[in-house]
Amino acid sequence: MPIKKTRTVCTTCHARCGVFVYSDGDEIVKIEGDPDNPKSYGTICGAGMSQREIHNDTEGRLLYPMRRVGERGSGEWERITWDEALDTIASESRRIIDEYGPEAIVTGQGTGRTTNHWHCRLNSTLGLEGWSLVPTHVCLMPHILPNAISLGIFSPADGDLANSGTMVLWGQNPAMERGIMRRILDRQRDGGNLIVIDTRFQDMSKHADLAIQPRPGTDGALALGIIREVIANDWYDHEWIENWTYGFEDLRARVEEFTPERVAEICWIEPDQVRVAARMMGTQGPVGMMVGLGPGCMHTNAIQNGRAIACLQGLLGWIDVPGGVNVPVAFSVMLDDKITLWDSAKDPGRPDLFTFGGEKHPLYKSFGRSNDPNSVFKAMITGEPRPVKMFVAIADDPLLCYEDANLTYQAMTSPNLDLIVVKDFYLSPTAQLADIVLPTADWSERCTYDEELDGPFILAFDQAVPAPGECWDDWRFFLEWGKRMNPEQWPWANEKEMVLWRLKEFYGFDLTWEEFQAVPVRVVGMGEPGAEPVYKKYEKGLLRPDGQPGFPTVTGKIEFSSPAMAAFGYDPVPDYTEPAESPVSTSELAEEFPLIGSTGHRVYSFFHSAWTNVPAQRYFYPEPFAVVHPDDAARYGVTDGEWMTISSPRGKIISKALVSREAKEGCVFIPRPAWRDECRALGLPGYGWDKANGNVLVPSEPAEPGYGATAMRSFLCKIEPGRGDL
Ligand SMILES: Nc1nc2c(c(=O)[nH]1)N[C@H]1C(S)=C(S)[C@@H](COP(=O)(O)OP(=O)(O)OC[C@H]3O[C@@H](n4cnc5c(=O)[nH]c(N)nc54)[C@H](O)[C@@H]3O)O[C@H]1N2
Ligand SMILES: Nc1nc2c(c(=O)[nH]1)N[C@H]1C(S)=C(S)[C@@H](COP(=O)(O)OP(=O)(O)OC[C@H]3O[C@@H](n4cnc5c(=O)[nH]c(N)nc54)[C@H](O)[C@@H]3O)O[C@H]1N2
Ligand code: SF4
Ligand SMILES: [Mo]
Repeated sequence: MPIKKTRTVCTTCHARCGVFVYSDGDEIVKIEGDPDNPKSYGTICGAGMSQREIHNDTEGRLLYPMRRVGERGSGEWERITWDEALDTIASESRRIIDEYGPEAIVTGQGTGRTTNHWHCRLNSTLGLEGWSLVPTHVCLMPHILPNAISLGIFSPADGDLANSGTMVLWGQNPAMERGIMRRILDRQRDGGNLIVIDTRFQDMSKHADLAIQPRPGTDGALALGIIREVIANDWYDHEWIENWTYGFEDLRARVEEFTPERVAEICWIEPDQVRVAARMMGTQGPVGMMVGLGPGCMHTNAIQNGRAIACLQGLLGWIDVPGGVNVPVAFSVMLDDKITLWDSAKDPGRPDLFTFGGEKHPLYKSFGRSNDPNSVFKAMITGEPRPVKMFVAIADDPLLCYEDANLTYQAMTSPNLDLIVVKDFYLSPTAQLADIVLPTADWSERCTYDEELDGPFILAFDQAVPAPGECWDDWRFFLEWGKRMNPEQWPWANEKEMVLWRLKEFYGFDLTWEEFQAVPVRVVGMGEPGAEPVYKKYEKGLLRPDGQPGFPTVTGKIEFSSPAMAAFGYDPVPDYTEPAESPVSTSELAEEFPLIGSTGHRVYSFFHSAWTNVPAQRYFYPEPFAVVHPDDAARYGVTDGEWMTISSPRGKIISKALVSREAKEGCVFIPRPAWRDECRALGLPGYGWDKANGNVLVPSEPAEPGYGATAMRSFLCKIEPGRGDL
């Protein structure tokens, strides 16, 4: 049979590189980068190439829908048809909605794969508003929120680093996304400064002109200290402050106490590091930043830390200029009401809309548009404040995703749940507890992709190989479940029709599938060839709904003092508060648990807890490891390469010690994967949800007050040699 070559997109991680898949019949024989892809220019990585193993070697993969026959978790299943599975899911949904209301159904997804919009539409079909259950309390949104509130920018506010005088990577590691990394290193070679602020000495730190390793969760203090230096040295534009910002005097008063010495004491760094950072940012602009999960997402002070960094960006003033903060004009179509069936004019924070934990974390209800995860799990266990009867997880393994995994386990095994459905590639730990499991097609096996994420480009993508067994794409699952609930809202015959509908509805392309495939890259919108980017849109009235100059904030200016923050009970001016659990705030607890635990930094293989069973990925990181500083290792009797037990007041896990100065002294870094699954090809065991999963150690409470972010990267723990009884 001739070798078939299919152009498509790898969605194993968010970089989403363009690829060619070469196949011989049902088998993938080769995968290579697509040099014409305007974002990845032909680069791909080993995780993407391991798709060949994932597709060709289906051992352990879920291939058919299955129903539990024994006790929950007993591992006894019978094969059923998709129709049986979908009919059960639909009839149970109807029964539960009638008896308890739609809120008794919780649908969960993890990070964005390619179905955010259809997932939200399905929720609307069920009568739910918003996302239902997602980890946005700790992922990206706690970082976007301060930008939205302070700068009026509803995005991560990534800098235009390719043109910056000073590039700042603040708790983000773009070494995982090759295209961006190349631009950063090119810019540095052309004279740009690179500042890396990361508790761990990470992949990009070694390239940095200035690397700062603050104590976890103290980035807010560092930002306030830099602000103080910038103001004290008059490294800011007075006219900018006068014309476009609000609350400058309050900010000036607030930062007065954050001297380099005080900041150094809080952050466990050197005073001069604050001074040098401020000088670079204040005098060698434009300043472009990329802020990641490090500073402002996984701490109980996340929102105020993010506010301090956003205000620093506002003070420096490089907003919507080349080399500064990018200001996108429009949201992507991903969550357009036409797809989600939301009414965006309605405030999700309104009192008559019930969400779990909405009163506890009102900012999350308003901005996160979903239930507070911990309140959902507690409701599953207790039935309070109202019952949860059905849980459907699509591309989410809650036991590996959420803080306090023991609490999640109690929820997933609660007898109050009448039906648990999990759609995954493998029998994940959560799937093992389900009543129905549904098999899933991966990217080479499906013809769908959320193309707008690549705006201004629409890329051709197609199914390369047939999905094994009865693996279905998630789009098809949403379509078929939706059709059974409300066919008018799901009028398409199949996924291809859904793709073509979106191309027509949002971009005006009325195409057949073949016509769509014929053009590899279509450029749309602002990216029109030759179109100049529009800068300083705030001067031109292009940012506010009323068409007036300014920013889309309450005051129309960049807000150092924020009325919106005040309305949610916060100090309107950014302030630094200690992480809820730390050697400073809980010094008694620190006597028993002296180290700061930080979970989840990304490594080159794996995506969250997936793929530890895939030899081409597991090969690089065969065993669970955590990084500790040599002095801590010596202090607590831990040896490089040997097992250690890490415990916190919540529980304990095991890891091999990686003794390295990469770790800041006093901190333990437990990477994300958790080594969940066995890798038979390499003869390596799996560690399930409870043996090497950092989330066993993370507290669910106290959380960030308004938003509910939890302390995944700042909690107390201790290390001891050996595996103990694990
Ligand atoms: N302690 C700690 N916890 C964290 C983090 C951390 O840094 N530290 N990071 C957090 C962040 S930022 C996020 S976004 C979440 C992510 O959390 P999740 O996205 O829930 O990730 P996983 O826990 O790996 O569960 C995802 C499951 O979906 C399956 N899967 C993958 N792709 C698909 C697909 O296309 N379709 C279907 N049906 N299944 C698929 C995988 O096999 C896996 O079992 O984790 C959060 N949890
Ligand atoms: N390979 C791979 N890539 C992924 C993912 C994956 O699971 N695997 N997940 C994807 C997802 S959903 C997300 S949200 C992104 C996240 O993307 P990033 O935010 O870039 O990734 P992380 O490695 O989680 O965190 C960034 C850095 O924060 C540092 N850090 C931890 N605590 C602190 C702190 O208190 N202050 C500071 N300044 N730094 C700190 C860590 O050492 C780490 O190097 O990655 C995406 N890309
Ligand atoms: S897994 Fe690798 S090839 Fe795939 S999108 Fe991510 S970086 Fe690109
Ligand atoms: Mo994430």
